[in-house]
Amino acid sequence: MFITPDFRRARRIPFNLICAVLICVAASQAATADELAVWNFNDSNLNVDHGSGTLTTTINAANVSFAAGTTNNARQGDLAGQALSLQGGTGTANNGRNITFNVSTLGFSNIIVSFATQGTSTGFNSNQFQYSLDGISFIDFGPPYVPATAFGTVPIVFSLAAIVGLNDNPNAAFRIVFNGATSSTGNNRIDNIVVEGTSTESATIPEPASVLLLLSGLGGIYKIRRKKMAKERAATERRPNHCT
Ligand SMILES: [Ca+2]
Ligand SMILES: [Ca+2]
Repeated sequence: MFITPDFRRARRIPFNLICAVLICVAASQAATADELAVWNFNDSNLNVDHGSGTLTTTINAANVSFAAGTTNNARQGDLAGQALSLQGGTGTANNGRNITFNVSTLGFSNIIVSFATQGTSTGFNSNQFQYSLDGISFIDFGPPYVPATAFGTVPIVFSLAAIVGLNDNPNAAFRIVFNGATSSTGNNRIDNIVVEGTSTESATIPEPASVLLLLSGLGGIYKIRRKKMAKERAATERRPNHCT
């Protein structure tokens, strides 16, 4: 007695699997292509929360803490949670100190850095944003910024598209130098630091229309193969069965 394999079932799984993989790949690329690193501080540490990067600070450890955050500039559905809070410190020793975040921009251009911030009246009120092409030497970018007294809804944004040396650079780094604190407890909060860019490989990412075209092509191949298998199966069934 012959055992007849279920060709329809056997062939449907690979085709569906191919479709699912293609759709997932396209969707994941579209969703994550732009954000290289995000710090939301909701876990009350300096470790990056989405993407890749490292954040360090020269502020005295005793003056680095975490306090209520904001959804201003939040990404990927992040809650307000906590924010990084930096104090002036004893003798306002932290004036002139910084936070530095190193983020590789390999494969990306048009780099943009943004974050939400607020400051108390005696906190740092003259903060200089800088960038680095080698992670060692830092260059001022724009004039110092003054934090608002509340996070509000509009982030501070530094568009670095004109700094071509930051494109596709594994040593790219960014820094905020804090100044102007006039008391030990005066502070700034920072939340939702985002480093983002445009993928230089976006031309190779299939557009939705291309994915549909590819899927319809695969569908055509699948139908042709099914017809061929059906003919072969019919021919097999017409042949005399010599088995006993
Ligand atoms: Ca937060
Ligand atoms: Ca974290």
